[in-house]
Formats: sequence, C-alpha cells, structure tokens
Amino acid sequence: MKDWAYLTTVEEMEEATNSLLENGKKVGADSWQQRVKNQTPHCGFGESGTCCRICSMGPCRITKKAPRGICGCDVHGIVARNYLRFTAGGSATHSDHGREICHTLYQTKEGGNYTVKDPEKLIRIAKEWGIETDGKDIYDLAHEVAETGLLEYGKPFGTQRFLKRAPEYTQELWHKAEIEPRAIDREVSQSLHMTHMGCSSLPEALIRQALRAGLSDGWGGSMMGTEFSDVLFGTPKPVDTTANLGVMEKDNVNIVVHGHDPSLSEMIVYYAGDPEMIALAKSVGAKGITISGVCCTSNEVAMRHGIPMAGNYLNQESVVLTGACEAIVVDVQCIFPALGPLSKCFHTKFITTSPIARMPDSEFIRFSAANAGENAKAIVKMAIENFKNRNPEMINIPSLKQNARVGYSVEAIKKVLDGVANSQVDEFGTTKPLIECVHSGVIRGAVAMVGCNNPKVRPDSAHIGLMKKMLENDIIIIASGCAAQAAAKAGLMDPVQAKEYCGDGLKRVCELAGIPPVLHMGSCVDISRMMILAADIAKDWGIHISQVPVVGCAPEWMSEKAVSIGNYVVATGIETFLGVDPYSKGSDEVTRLLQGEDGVKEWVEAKFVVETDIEKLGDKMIACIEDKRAALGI
Ligand code: MSK
Repeated sequence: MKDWAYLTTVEEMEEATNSLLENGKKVGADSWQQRVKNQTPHCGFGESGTCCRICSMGPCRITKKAPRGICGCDVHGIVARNYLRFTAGGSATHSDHGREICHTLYQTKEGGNYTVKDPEKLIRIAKEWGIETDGKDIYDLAHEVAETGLLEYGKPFGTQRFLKRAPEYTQELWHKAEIEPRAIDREVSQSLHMTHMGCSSLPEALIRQALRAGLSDGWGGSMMGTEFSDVLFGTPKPVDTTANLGVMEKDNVNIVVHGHDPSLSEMIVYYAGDPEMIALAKSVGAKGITISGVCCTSNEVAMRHGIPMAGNYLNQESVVLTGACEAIVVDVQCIFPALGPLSKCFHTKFITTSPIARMPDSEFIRFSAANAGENAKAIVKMAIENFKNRNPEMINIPSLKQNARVGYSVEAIKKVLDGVANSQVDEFGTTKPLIECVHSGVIRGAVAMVGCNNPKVRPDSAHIGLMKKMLENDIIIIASGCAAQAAAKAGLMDPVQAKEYCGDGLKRVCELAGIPPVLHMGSCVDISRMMILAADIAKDWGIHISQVPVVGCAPEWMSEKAVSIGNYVVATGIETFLGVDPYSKGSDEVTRLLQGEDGVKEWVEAKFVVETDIEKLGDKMIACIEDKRAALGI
C-alpha cells in the first residue's frame, strides 16, 4: 500500500466544511447538508423512475397493485420516457451553452471585447467544414464559421458535421443503429415529442433516441462549445495553478466565478488584472484582487490562465461561508438558488448575469457580448467596493491548498507525449507514443473520470478513492468537470508529488513527460475533447474505439447533463461506470437495455455499469480494462 500522506484527505476537507458550517450557524445560514436531511428519505417512486406526470390524468405511480398508468403505459415505458426526458434536458443545456459560444464567436471583431485567439484552430475547423479560407479576413471567417455552427442547431437535412471526426466504423454503427444525430434542436425536440402523452412507450425506441440526443450534445453542441471556446480564448496548454478553499486570500478582494460559460469569466479575469482596478482595491484597504472559481467556469479559466480553483459543486456554499467572498458571480448551470439567501447572511454580493439563470435574492447584471467589457468592469468594481462591508470576525478561510498542473487539451496531451517518445511529430503531435505505452503495458489503460458531486456519495470520496486505485494499477486518468477539481483539491494533479504514488510504469511516464498522473481536460462540455482523443487513438492504432482499453466513469454524478454525457460516451463505444443510478432501476427491461449484453451494447459495443459500492465499481473498471487488453492480445 502506498503512503498518500501528502494528499489532502476527504476527512480534512470535511473538517474544513464543518468549521465553515459553524460560521454559518452564527448568522442563521441554511446549508445543503441540512436540506439533504430535510429531504430524506427520498421518494421511492421518483428514485426508481416509476412516477409519471407527463399528463394531468395522474400523477401515476406504478405498484404491484397498479401495474399500469391511467393511459395503460407500463413501468418500462414510464421509466424509459423519464430517462429520455432526463437526457434531453442535459443535451439541451450543454448544447445551448455551445450555441451561446457560437454567438460570442459571431461577435468577435478586431479590437473588440472578444477576439480570435487561436486563428489556426479556426482555419482548421473551417477547412474541415468545407468553408473557403483563402484570402479571407480572419473575422469574416470567424463569422462564417459561427453562422455555420449555429445552423447545426436547426438545419432541415443531414447529420452533425463533427460526426466525420469519428472513425468510419463508429459512423457506420451509428448509421445502422439509426442514432446519427441530425439538427441538435431537432433531437431535443423529438425527445420531448416522443415522450408526450400518447407517443412512444416502447423502451427500445426511447433508449435509442436517448443515445441520439446524447450524441447531438457530445458530437454536436458540446463539441462546438469546446472548439469555439478554444478559438476565442486560446486552446489550453499546461499551466500551473492551485486548488481548494485555501486559494481565497484573506487580505484581498475575493471574487468567485461560478457556472460554465467562459465568455463572462474571461472578462472578469481581464478586468481584475487592470491596474486601475488593482489601485482601487488598494484604496479600500485590500492588498489586491483574487479571482478563484467553482465548478466548470473555474475549469475554463484555470486551464487558460492558471486561475485558482476554490472548489467543486458542493463547495459553492463554502466559498460564501468563508466570510471573505466579496462577490460570487455566476453565469449558467449548477448554481444553487440557495446562494441568494446565503449571501444575504454575509456581506457577499450574489451576481447573476444570464437571462437563462435568474434567481431570487441576486443582483442581475445582464451580460452580453456587446456590453461584456463595461459590465465585467462594473462587477469587479462592485466587489471591490464591497470589501469594506466585511465582518472581520466572520472570516474563516480553511488553509487547504494543493498545487495542480492543468490545461491538457488533446493538442497538449499529444505534444507532451510526443516529446517523451522523441518521435517524428507533425504540427500537433500524434497519439502513437500513448498507444505504445498502453500496448507495452507500461500504462494498462485509461479512465475518463468525469461528473459532479452528489450528496448521495460522501463528497469527493469516490473520485479520489477511485483515482488512487487506478493510479496504483498503472491506469492513467483524464478528468474533467468537478471530478477534475476533486483531483486537484486532493493533490492528484501535482506533477511533482502525485507521480510518487503511481505504479512503476505510470510513474515512469509521468517523470519522462513531466505530467501529473491525472490530466485535467477541462469542463463538462470538454468531455467532447475525450471523444476526439478516443477517436484519434482508435484511428492511429487501427482498432475500434470499443477495443481501446479505456472506460468512462462518473461516480458522483447528479445532473441531467451527466446523463446526456453518459449516453454519448456509451454511444461512442466506451463502457461507462456510474456510482449513482439514473432513476432507471424501476424497470428490468430498461436496466437490461442500458446495462445488459443485449441492449445498447449490441448497437454501439458499449454499455453502462451501475454500482454504488465504489470499491466494487473500481474493481469492475480494472477488470474491463484488463479484458480489453486480453482481447487485443496485449
Ligand atoms: S459543473 S454538471 S456539477 S461536473 Fe460542470 Fe460540476 Fe457536474 Fe455541474
């Protein structure tokens, strides 16, 4: 057993949380921990997916005595319809994020609030999409690409353009299974249509559509969100940062950015570095301005600017409870409405910025590409002016902080590993050195660890526990979303220390490449990066994606987006391991379709594995990777 003494443990994080909760008690603050108690036990019908409230004849709940709803739908139809609606919610949300990024790209101009930071990537995508690039002004090209991207949402004919990035074999599987996504909005809309009263109740048809709606997210909306964010703000490269609540600084004005869309946070970061704002902060008695982040907005600015990560999903109340947060500025998704009343217990300004995420007890400053600079500056100023309202007796910043190296886009991973192999690199590197490492067994395989926190799982314990187990077994981790932040908070992205705790093979690779054993790939939309990496590996290796010794894992997931992600990861051919059931256990037929050998696995060569015992989940992941190796004869 390795000595993980340097890691920040879950126990230490809990101790910090408890001390913050004590802070909250002094001012009558509510907490998610209390609300979980209030909501327990959860409704058994809801948990198993057997409650239907799609029409107003019900709600209908399926029991032994009442095996069908009033319309006659059986439990399998109800569970499958609920599952598809869950997926559609996630697909719509991720994809709408992508749409907003397309609009931001459309607003770029020379000297404007938003400019093109990665013109090479823009030109690459334009060529991929058959858009003429020669002699074109880069901003004219940006607008044309953005418009073409926006049309992917509603085009009347054809399928998603990015599907062509997948190996031909995968594209054929999608075609045969009739799950190639067409226009993104059409897949979401059709999912709602199929689940309307009196439409589909055949589980197989509903699950097929769930895969299709998921693919419209992962290989459509999310992929555009990721690619165009890179064009706008730069493709991430390895950068050093710090993580955990100790990144907040007692003597500085603390601004916490939270949500998902980097269009806002990029501007806040820019203005926090403005000498005029720093001087203003000093004039109110602060030493400077600290920006830190929560959730995926944090991942976005960490990867591109090294902005520290204060925490993940279940830390969002903690940053306010420190008493040292002048403003928590949010955009969209994963934001607790609780932040409104909580911030009222402190001096914190809770600033909402998007018409998509309006909340009571917040100050709404509408953010758009046209007013981005002006409003970001106003927000930074508002936070600075709020510094004087702190109550010094309420300040309690836990000292937990770890070093982390983040920013491993596909391009960056190829580059660092190509450097190790000293192989002939093309401009962007290749996946061949990585394949060689896996082929020779130096690395046994990889896990794409993604997803949220969920109070049903002791926060971060599953992420950290599973990652440790994988590393000890020479399995490299690529991580995104709140799973990535869990790793960073614990110290698993520290390129100096974390490698010491890997198996010998993985340790050697980390040393040669100068990488941590857990590679930060970004936010939740950036799981599309993982799909591109898997596709490139399969192509370079000459095998199918389902044969690559890689699995997906979301041990603490909670959101609809995560279900959409699960669907597209499985549909891409990657076995996906969940630590929380997606409200599907009420139907053995739906469970068989999602988790059996004769359901989705027959269509796309991968399935879900749901296991709430995290130790067993880890064992199953390792077994899956080893089985894939054995099947390849390596
Ligand atoms: S923020 S979707 S809690 S990963 Fe992307 Fe974290 Fe999950 Fe939100």
